[in-house]
Amino acid sequence: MHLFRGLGLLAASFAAAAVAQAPPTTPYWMDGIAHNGIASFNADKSYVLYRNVKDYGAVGDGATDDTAAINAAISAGNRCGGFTACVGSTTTPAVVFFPAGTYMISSSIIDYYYTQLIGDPRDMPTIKATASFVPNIIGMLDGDVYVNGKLKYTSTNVFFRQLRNIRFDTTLVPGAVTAVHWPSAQATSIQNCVFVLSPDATRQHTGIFMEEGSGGLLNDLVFYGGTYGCQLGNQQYTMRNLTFFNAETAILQIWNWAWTYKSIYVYDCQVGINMTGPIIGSVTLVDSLFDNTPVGVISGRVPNTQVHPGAGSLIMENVVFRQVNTAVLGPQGTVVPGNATGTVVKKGFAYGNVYVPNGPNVYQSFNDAYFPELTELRLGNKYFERSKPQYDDVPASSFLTARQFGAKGDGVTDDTVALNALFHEAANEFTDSVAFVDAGYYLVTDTIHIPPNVRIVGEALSAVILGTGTKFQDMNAPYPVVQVGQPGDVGYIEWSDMIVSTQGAMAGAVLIEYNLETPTGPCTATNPPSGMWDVHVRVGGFAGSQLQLAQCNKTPQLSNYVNPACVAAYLGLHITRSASNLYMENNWIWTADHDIEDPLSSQISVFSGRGILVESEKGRIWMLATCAEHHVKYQYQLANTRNVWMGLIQTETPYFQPNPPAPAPFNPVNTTIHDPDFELDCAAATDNNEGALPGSPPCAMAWGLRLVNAQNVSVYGAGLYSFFNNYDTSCSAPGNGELCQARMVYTGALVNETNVNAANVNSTDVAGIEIYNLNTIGSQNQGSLGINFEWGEAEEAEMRHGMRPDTASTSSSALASSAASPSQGYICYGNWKELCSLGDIEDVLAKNNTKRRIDTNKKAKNGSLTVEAPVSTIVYNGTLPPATSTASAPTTTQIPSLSSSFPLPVPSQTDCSSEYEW
Ligand SMILES: *[C@@H]1O[C@H](CO)[C@@H](O)[C@H](O)[C@H]1NC(C)=O
Ligand SMILES: *[C@@H]1O[C@H](CO)[C@@H](O)[C@H](O)[C@H]1NC(C)=O
Ligand SMILES: *[C@@H]1O[C@H](CO)[C@@H](O)[C@H](O)[C@H]1NC(C)=O
Ligand SMILES: *[C@@H]1O[C@H](CO)[C@@H](O)[C@H](O)[C@H]1NC(C)=O
Ligand SMILES: *[C@@H]1O[C@H](CO)[C@@H](O)[C@H](O)[C@H]1NC(C)=O
Ligand SMILES: *[C@@H]1O[C@H](CO)[C@@H](O)[C@H](O)[C@H]1NC(C)=O
Ligand SMILES: CC(=O)N[C@H]1CO[C@H](CO)[C@@H](O)[C@@H]1O
Repeated sequence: MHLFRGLGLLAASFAAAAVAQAPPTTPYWMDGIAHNGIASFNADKSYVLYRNVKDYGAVGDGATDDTAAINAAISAGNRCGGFTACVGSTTTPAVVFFPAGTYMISSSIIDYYYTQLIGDPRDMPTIKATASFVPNIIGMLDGDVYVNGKLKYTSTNVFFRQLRNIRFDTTLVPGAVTAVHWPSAQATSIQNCVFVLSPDATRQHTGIFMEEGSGGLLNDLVFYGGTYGCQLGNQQYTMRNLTFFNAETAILQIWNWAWTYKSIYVYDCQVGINMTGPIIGSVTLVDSLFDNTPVGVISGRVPNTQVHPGAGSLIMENVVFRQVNTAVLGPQGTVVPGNATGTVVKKGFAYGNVYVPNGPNVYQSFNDAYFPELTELRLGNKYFERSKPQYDDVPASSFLTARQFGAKGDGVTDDTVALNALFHEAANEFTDSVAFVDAGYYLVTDTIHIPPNVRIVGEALSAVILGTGTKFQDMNAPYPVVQVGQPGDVGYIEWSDMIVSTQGAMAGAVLIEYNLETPTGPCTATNPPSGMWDVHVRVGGFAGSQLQLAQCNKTPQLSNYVNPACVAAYLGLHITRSASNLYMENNWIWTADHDIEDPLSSQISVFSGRGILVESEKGRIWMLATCAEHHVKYQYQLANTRNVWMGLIQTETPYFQPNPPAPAPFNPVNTTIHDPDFELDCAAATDNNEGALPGSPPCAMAWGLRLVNAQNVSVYGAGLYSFFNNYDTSCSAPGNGELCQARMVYTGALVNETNVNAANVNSTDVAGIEIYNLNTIGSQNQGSLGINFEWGEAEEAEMRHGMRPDTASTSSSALASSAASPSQGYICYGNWKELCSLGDIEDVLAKNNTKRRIDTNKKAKNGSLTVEAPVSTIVYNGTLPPATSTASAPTTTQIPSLSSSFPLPVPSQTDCSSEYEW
């Protein structure tokens, strides 16, 4: 009963979400709720986690200078941040809340570590710089200050931070100014903010400036005016639903390895995306619109001349250029023309190297076959997307809190029963109630069950479930810490802003087991998928984990040593067979590589078996801005699944490997969950006298991405990295040949792991795999053992698909493609040297041996594979933008009004009946 009543009501509220709200008369729930969140492992028991800026003296009347008050609200309580010595901490989290109002600032606000800056989404507060604003550091809001020319927190360690529901206004500032300085890494986001910048380009106003990091997510942002809406440099990022009006350049891409833009709308700018910089790996642009903008995308790529052949790769799919003179402009002229009536890159366009059948082949064209539509995953003519719910319309009284149910969250008390009771009751009261998990560390000794039909939100990204005890300790008997639905359960959940962890050595812990099937209706808008936003897995490296420097210091000097006290998790996130219809956004499945609390960020060796495993048989899984790092067997494995949208995905191999090699210490191969068998396949690769790859990169290293019997999977941008061997980075150092590991990505049919013949390979099980902008570091092959080839007619066979046999930092294979319905399949389970040798693929394939899963009945032609000279890693050394400008006072102050009926450029999510009218 609950299911149907609940979904109907929920659908109604989902559909209503886009409708403008009346001015609120009651406090936003987050402010109105009792504030019982705690920082469990902070020695100061009086530490205050929740702060309303008005309690610290901010007035918000559009006149009073609130700079000091806001900075006080952020910094109170001996926190980690600003100019203090601290470089990271999980023990001083804070929510800093801004009620409606206009907060004037005369100098910068300094954002601290582990801080959530959140405005009332129903009536968004404005932070406005005064005319005499002095950016003493970078930006109206500085996320990471420079000290002695270096960023205070290492940009790649800026974690667990959010900025939401705030409007930044720079328009009074006559000279150069940046609204937000945001060097950022995993588990960070800026959501639902507005940037009102001067439309006078000579004034050098920028909305967001980011020069480095390893992010992250930006979504639902609107920019008005500006010389630059955004200036963006970072290893990789996912950005979705950004709208730019009237900027000179909407997005200046400073540098990157890989970047995924989805739903970018550019109106009335001079340039949409400027990606001319010399150290740009790739851009993937999906479901976007450029309107009345002379140049859509300006690229610096000159094919065949680059040191890094893939550099500057651009993939576009479903992008509309309307009233655009030149859709894509390169250094040698027009790459894609535009015209007044509109140019539509309906399916796709690739500008880079294509590995179809193999490559690199310089490519610059449209080929619909490379861009199959995953129709199951679309809503209207775009891929489905949905932002984290903020429960604007839910009163504080409708939240059931963990404290009300007796959960202490103090990191000591066993809260298993209390948390289960909370979620159970929230499900009973679906859709009237939302479960609120107050900040705190909830020790649990048995599984926490999230039943179907429940909404859950945590506080401060610091509501942490810590699995501990004997139930989670057996490597041969995996046991879930949090289980979402039982296998076979049908229903719906929304879950956001929480972390699932372990305390101590929990070798059998499956941190999140997701079993829920969410029903789909004829229209995704009214039967939305379930969602997990900012739900993270964090294993080790934080106070209370008992997996810190004291316990798990790295041991590169010892050979194949594993400290049993640091074998901490079996599997991070398991989306099981029965699960389906799940939207994930900004999820980081992390096993710690360093101790966040340590002043030197010292490295630690914590062992977790597997990262993300997707086995959903029905599929419909969206994974936006997800990452998985430092798990010993693989970061991502998709097995027996289909219809999966991924972008951007990011991984890192454990820093200790190959000391010990994968899969140690998780030596048992669990064929039930299709574990890779390193012993078998690495032996096959080396014992046939073919030798190893040049430089002998180790084989027994974690996979970045493993696709086993997966169909209709599109990866829109991937950054899969291997920087270390036994804590030494020389294997990935510039010019050293990408020697950290031999292989990174596997695609193959499901094979019986103990059967080395190809008999049970069924090629129709591997179809429709598209990987756009695959970027790897430190892996000599991007593709690998078990590379999958597809074939046309048997004797006239043409190898249709291959991955790049060599890799290069910051360069990318623009497109790795496979056709949707190959007639025959083929698994080459051969060795690296063959796949990487100069020579005819026919010869390579003829050298089958019984340990390689080679189907000798099929032959390829035209399949020579070449080894490119390895190219060097590019290190970005952080040049700052101009700090000041001599620009004169504004001639134009007209800023488009921000009416309550924001002019959404696309139909709302409720319109699923027809193609969009762009
Ligand atoms: C996109 O962002 C706008 C502005 O923040 C918001 O109103 C809209 O709901 C967002 N759309 C989606 C699909 O997330
Ligand atoms: C693009 O950006 C570069 C800086 O990377 C700049 O030199 C160039 O003028 C820009 N191009 C346009 C058309 O704005
Ligand atoms: C403009 O673009 C449209 C869509 O690609 C195309 O059909 C039309 O021929 C173009 N017109 C001109 C004048 O190039
Ligand atoms: C293998 O995985 C299955 C499915 O998760 C599990 O039930 C079983 O206990 C695992 N076996 C071992 C030995 O880990
Ligand atoms: C795997 O293959 C082996 C050898 O052919 C066979 O004995 C075994 O039954 C197969 N297992 C499965 C699960 O198919
Ligand atoms: C291969 O798999 C397809 C789809 O699962 C199935 O229809 C077909 O019978 C299989 N072929 C073989 C030879 O097993
Ligand atoms: C070169 C080589 O060993 N080729 C063998 C590949 O496998 C087939 C079938 O087992 C043999 O007939 C070939 O001799």
